Amino acid sequence: MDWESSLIKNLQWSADIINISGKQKVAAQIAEKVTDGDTLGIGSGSTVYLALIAIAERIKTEKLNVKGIPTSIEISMFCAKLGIPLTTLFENKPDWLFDGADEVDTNKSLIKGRGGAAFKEKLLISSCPKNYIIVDESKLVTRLGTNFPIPIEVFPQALLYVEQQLKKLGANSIVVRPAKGKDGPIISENDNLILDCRFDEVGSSLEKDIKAITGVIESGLFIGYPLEILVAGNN
Ligand code: ABF
Repeated sequence: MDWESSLIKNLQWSADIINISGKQKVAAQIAEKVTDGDTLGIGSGSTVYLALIAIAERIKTEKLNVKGIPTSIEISMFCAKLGIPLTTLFENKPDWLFDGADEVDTNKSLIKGRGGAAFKEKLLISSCPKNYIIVDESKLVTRLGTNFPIPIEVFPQALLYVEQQLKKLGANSIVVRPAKGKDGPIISENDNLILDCRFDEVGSSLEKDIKAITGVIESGLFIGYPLEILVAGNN
């Protein structure tokens, strides 16, 4: 089995993925939007992987001149493997972006950052005039924080101070995200800690209030961004 098929099979087995065929359809829609000369902001998540496979195919067969700006090392490696040329925010501005999310509410506000890349994801979404967010129906909520905590990237030395300030903002649970398969905390690509936080209430000013705490790099809360939400159906 080639590695793309094996990736898709792995996605199918993942407990996170409830409808691979719906995701594949949305991934194909994303790939169709690509035009020659585009610089793409590339987020993370299962549908992003599927869309990249479809985009790589179009680049190859139609000889498109397309570049991507990735949000994580993992995505950079995947693009390299697929032969999708990469660039940076120093050199280029993204024309449009596609990304996943952990929760989407009725105002198109999001929780993102389960993969630890919320800072770069927010930087790219902020830099981009057009953003497509791809989710399946399990991600649609009436109240942010229903299923997922809000990830907050924090400069390590600021941990205790930031925890104190987050409690003042109504955080009722703050967990330093543990490293996978070993002792100690996970360290982000920017050498920071990630706190997974639950709040009594997620109000409209919470994103700004969190960001205003010295030591907070960024949060995975996205309120009021220009987003188009694409929902992958069940078939
Ligand atoms: C990225 O990928 C993250 O912000 C988010 O946590 C995750 C969603 O992945 P999936 O679509 O596979 O659930 O967008």
